[in-house]
Amino acid sequence: MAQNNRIIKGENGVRHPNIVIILADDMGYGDLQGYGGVANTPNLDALAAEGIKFTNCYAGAPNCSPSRVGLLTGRIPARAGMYSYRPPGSAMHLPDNEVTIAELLKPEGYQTAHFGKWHLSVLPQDEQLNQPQPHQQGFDYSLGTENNAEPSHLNPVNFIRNGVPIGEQEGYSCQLVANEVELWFEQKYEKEKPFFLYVAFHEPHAKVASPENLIANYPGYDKKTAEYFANIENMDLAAGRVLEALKSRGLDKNTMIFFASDNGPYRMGSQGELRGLKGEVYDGGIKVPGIFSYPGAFPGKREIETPIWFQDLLPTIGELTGAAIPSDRKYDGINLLPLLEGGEIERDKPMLWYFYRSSPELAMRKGDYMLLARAKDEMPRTHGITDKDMEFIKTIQPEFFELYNVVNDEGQQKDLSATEPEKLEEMKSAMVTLLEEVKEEGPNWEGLPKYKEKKANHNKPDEFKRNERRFLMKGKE
Ligand SMILES: [Ca+2]
Repeated sequence: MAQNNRIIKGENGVRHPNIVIILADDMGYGDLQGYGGVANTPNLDALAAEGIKFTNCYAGAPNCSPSRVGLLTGRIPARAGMYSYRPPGSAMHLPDNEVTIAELLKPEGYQTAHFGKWHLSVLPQDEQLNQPQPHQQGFDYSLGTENNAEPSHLNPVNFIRNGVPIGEQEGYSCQLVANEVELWFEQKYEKEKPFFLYVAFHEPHAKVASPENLIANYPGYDKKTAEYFANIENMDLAAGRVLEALKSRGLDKNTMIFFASDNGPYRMGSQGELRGLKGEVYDGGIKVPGIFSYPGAFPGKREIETPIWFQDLLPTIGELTGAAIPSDRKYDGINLLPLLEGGEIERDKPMLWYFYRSSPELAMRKGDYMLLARAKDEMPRTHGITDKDMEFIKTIQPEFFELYNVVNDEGQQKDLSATEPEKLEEMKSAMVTLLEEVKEEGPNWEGLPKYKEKKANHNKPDEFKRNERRFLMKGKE
């Protein structure tokens, strides 16, 4: 439908809208005011109100690195070997043979740039590790960090511009990132070319630092909470500056924007009514705010309940721009254009999250249902990925299941695995088939640190311990 008002076409009939992806880090489903949050977020709320607000947008994973792999490659991150967040110095990274959205768009003549958190390989390059850098993954320009802004969001010392450390910067991370987007437009932008900007803010991931004048907007809250709200407000202001950089150049109509958070909240944030936090495959860890805007082509002022996930971005952008999607690999996302243009989509493959560090380790959404699965495994998980984790990743067998109808039971409280046995079998069978395919494809990393049980115990996060207790009890039933 709506074929004739579809997309502004170039002279040769090829559609080349600009693409901007803006990502928050660790912001919960319920943290934006437009999603029920407390912090002042007028810019992102207006984007959602004028554009398309998704109420069932899922991230690629419950933590940073794999979620970004899902976003940029259109594939379940374990297929590409990103099994968890990438610890500093790890052999695990986004392999060169993966095709990112930036690499997809470059042959179409796009200018490409990355701003903010990277977290897909060592940054800057380390000769010993020799891992693909942003420019080798399709980004012409890059300003950001390997992982988080250090020592905090204030005056970060670890920003790298195009492979070169630039020393201590004065200001807050999100505003520095917005400065760089403006700088890019002033110095690098070539008007005749379309562009793809990937703007990955470090906020509100720890360690949080926020301007005093914004903290003052939240009297009546304790200092830490006020600082967290102010952090989200600061990020919203920075997102507003990125949006203004487009508007002031008259580019907003012909730009497709996608905004989301890379995973659920940790400690401070709000996941709304959802169960679980960052690092878990319950919806609180993976369901995030999701906003699309493309005034020139997508009818706005809509709220959509249809489930989507990060892996849909690459196939959608491929279809939108006419860029050729590689045919030599499996994709897990689908083209969302019919939905974004006002129609419907039919999802022909389930969405699968495989995250060995959590318990349950697996979640799969198909239709209205979410299946969760645990392996019978009592090995304490390490914080970073080790050789023993790698063995587990390649041999995991789901044994205990929970089934939820997440349309009727958004908070995942009523396990239907005993009362809907046919649905359970159907979902289990689909999960096992897809999991085996993913396990087979995922690379086996060499050179990971040796597993140390003591260290592993020490580093277990609280939410993991809670899940583990539940798991161990279930194992004894
Ligand atoms: Ca994150």
